[in-house]
Amino acid sequence: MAKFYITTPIYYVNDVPHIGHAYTTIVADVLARYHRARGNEVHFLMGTDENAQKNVEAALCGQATGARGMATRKIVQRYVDEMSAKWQESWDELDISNNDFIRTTEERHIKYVQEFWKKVFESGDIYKGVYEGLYCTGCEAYKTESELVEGLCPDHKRAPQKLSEENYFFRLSKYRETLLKHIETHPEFVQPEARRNEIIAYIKDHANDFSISRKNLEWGIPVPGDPSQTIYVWFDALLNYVSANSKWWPADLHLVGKDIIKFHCAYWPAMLMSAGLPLPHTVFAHGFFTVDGQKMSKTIGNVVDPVKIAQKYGNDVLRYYLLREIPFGADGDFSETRLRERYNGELANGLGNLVARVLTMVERYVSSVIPDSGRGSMDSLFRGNDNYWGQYESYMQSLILDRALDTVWAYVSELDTLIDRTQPWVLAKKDDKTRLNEVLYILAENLRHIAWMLMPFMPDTTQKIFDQLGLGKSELARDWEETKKWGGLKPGTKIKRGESLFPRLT
Ligand code: ME8
Repeated sequence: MAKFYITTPIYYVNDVPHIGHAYTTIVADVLARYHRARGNEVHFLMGTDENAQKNVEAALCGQATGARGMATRKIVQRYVDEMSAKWQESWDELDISNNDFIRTTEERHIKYVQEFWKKVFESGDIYKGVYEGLYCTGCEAYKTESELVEGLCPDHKRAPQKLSEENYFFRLSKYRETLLKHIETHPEFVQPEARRNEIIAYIKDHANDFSISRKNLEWGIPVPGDPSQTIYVWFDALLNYVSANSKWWPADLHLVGKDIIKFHCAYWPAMLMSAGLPLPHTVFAHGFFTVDGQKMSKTIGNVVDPVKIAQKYGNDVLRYYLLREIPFGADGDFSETRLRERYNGELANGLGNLVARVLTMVERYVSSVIPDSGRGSMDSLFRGNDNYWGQYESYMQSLILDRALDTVWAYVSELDTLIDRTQPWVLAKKDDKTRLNEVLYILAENLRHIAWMLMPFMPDTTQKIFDQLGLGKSELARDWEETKKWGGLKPGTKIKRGESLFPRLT
């Protein structure tokens, strides 16, 4: 059994999840479900990044106590506890199938970060120096003058703090050549390709040693042997992927947004090399999306709550829309109007209508019992579905997820055409039982295959299709390669036509 260890970023808890966080998380969930279905031993890790200064700012906002020391820590701890619970509730609402959830304030993490620090220190890659720079708490990173726009961080629209303090540094520059070599010899390491070029340019021109501690902070993990210094949040957060449970390391896939590629494709592998640990197999950085064409922002007031969308339309609809609308890897746009258009056009009129059409005919013409396929089902009527499976598997494995869904919809549309061509209602009138049985069997068995292909994307819909086909829960327990074979739907099975899968929205 092959292992598949997949992670999402651990998100900051200074606010609740928005549609961007849900996107990464849902994509990871699709892949986790796909690999589980294929019989792989999947470990899907998520978590919350709690030691960042931006969480402290959020926790203390409105607390005019000027609290310091213990008092600050208590307030922040209470805040991160509450917020982490909220994040976990949101993922539960969205039915995310993660196997573990790590919080960076947990003992397992803190202990591991300190051990890791010692290892890197012993490798000679940590040294003390004075850092002078402009720190943006929004990014939790130092900024160069050239990155600022009119003195402000372009992403957070505020002036970074001028810092000059004695810090510990990590010798990133020492790993420049090795990193470039690794990326060159492992094209799968940074994906998609456009991001690989971006990271190569970054490593060549900018991968300088970076400060990995901050002085006199009230919150965060103390540097071993020097409690006046706190470990820099990225030198702490990245380690969650191992600290959660080192038995799973190395990860097969880190799924991240393009904003944090430098941390995952330069800092992280160098840190791992220094500690003598293997590197993750692939870091995939997807694009960012806007909302109705605008950058998502609290000031504009267009921040989309994924839980509200899911409650309004259903989890599967949100998943379908996000995965189909945005070419995986590229930037995209979220629009509720587009979601409704896709719902009516592709779910209600497309898939939902096909399922209803086929099952109504089975009910009406063959008394709700799956007919015997007579001559063995495959002839000039239908050239088989191997091509759909072939395309689907290849897109899924190369992470071209929107195209995998396109394949399923091409399949749906071929079946619609098949109905129009064969006109089962005419066959029923002519009493051409052989032909009628054959057509209906082909249609119903193909619905089973379509439901399987949709399973990672729309698990509730898959279950509903199986139920309506009379297959029930046992179908889901079948071996993936077996499910792909023709003939899984046995003649004699009694169907249970249920409610419409996707009632039209008006
Ligand atoms: O960076 N479109 O956490 P974070 C698509 N704690 N994805 C988006 C998005 C958008 N508009 N906005 C956010 C951190 N995301 C660190 C990570 S990991 C060791 C530490 C998603 O809460 C995307 O996955 O700022 C992005 O990388 C992530 O949220 C940033 O989440």
